[in-house]
Amino acid sequence: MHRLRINSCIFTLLSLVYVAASQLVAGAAHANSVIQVTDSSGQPVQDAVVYAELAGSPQIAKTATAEIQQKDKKFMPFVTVVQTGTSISFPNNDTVRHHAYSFSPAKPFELKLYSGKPAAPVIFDKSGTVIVGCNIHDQMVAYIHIVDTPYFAKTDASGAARLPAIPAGKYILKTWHPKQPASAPVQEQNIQIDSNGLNLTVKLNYKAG
Ligand SMILES: [Cu+2]
Repeated sequence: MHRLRINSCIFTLLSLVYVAASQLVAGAAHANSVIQVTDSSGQPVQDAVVYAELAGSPQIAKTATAEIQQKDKKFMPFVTVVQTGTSISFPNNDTVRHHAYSFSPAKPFELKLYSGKPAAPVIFDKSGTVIVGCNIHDQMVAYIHIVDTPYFAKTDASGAARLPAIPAGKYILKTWHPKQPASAPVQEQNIQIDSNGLNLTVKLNYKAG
């Protein structure tokens, strides 16, 4: 009776070790993907948003949070990419008051004149692009691109976007930039992710510099 219990204990332990080890191996097998973005003239593009969507199955975040601060009469960062469902807070770190708002259909909102931290963050529950302005300072602008996938990144100064490890499969790779003409659709292409990740260059069909 006693020995049986010990044996089953050891068995449970061994299977736990096995599961942990196989997860480690599976994790290691997926490499990150690096997408290089250039504009139509071949120049590397900063602040482009790159994301891989699973066709036909939007993935929504339930607890993700992000922050866009106001500092030196600027929204920072200038471009933010979040997964649909993310709550964004807009702390004002200036001594002057700001009045952040958007008329964008994906999320019209208004945070009336405030300093410090506004009471509640704004939940971005629909994919699309939201342009944020300040009612007091016309030059203040920020872009939020909301995507139905957890696999997204923003390009750095060298035009490189480093996507997190993506499970193998077929995806639609989309690339968006604030300079994209509003009437133009987001550029997209079909991709296949395998265990080596993906290294790819995307050329935008407009000038972004
Ligand atoms: Cu302002």
